[in-house]
Amino acid sequence: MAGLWAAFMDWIYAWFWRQEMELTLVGLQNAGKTTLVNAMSRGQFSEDMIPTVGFNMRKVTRGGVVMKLWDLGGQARFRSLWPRYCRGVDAIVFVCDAADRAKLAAARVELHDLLGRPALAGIPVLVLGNKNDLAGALDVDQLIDQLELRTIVDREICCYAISAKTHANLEITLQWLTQHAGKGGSRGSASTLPAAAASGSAAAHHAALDAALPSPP
Ligand SMILES: Nc1nc2c(ncn2[C@@H]2O[C@H](COP(=O)(O)OP(=O)(O)O)[C@@H](O)[C@H]2O)c(=O)[nH]1
Ligand SMILES: [Mg+2]
Repeated sequence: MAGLWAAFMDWIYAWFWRQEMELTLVGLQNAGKTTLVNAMSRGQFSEDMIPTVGFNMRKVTRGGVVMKLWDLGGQARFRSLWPRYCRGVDAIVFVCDAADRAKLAAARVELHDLLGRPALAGIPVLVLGNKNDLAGALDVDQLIDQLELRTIVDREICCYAISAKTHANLEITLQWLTQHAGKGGSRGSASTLPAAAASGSAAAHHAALDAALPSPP
C-alpha cells in the first residue's frame, strides 16, 4: 500500500513539475550512440545494430525530466546535419569509441569543428568515451588528452568513460543530463574550465571537467 502511495505521489509530482529537455547525440559512426539511447530507454544491448540513417528521435523520462534525444547518423554524409540539430538544445552529447584509437583523431576534428560553430556557443557538452568494457579502451584522462578537451574553454564540458553494453557509468551520465534541463545555448554565456579539472577520485572510470556555468539570467 505504501509502495502504491509512493508511486502515486511520483506520478503527481511528475505531472506538475515535469521538465522537458532536448539533447543531441553526435559522434562518428559505430561509436555506440544508438546503443546508448537504447540502454537509456530500454536497457537492452544488441551486437547487431543497424547503422542509423539520418536520425532517430526517442523520448526518455527520468526523475520527472522528459529527455527528447536526437540520435544522429555518424556517417560523413550526415555530419552536415549535426549543427542544425544541435542548435538550441540543452546539451550536446558527443560519443566516441574509446577502444578505437585509429578513429580518435577524426573524432577530435569533428568535435572541435562542431563546437567552433557560433550558433552553438555556450551549449554544455558531455563527451562520452564509450565501450570501456573493451580491453585497451582509453580511460577518461587519456580521452581528455586525445580529444584535447582542455582547449574547450567557452562552455561547460564534462567527460565520462562509459559502456552502453555493461551500463558502466550510465547512471552518472543520466544524472548529468537531467541536471542540464533548461541550460541550452540560448543563454549564450561562456564559462571557463578550471586549470586542473579532472577529479579522478570518485571513480577511476570518470572525471568531470565541470566548470560551473553562471546562473541563467
Ligand atoms: N563492446 C561494446 N560494444 C558496443 C558498445 N556500445 C555499442 N557497441 C557496439 O558498437 C556497434 C555500433 O553501435 P551503434 O549504436 O550502432 O553505433 P552508432 O553508429 O554510434 O549509433 C554495435 O555493434 C554495438 O553493439 C559498448 O559499450 N561496448
Ligand atoms: Mg546509430
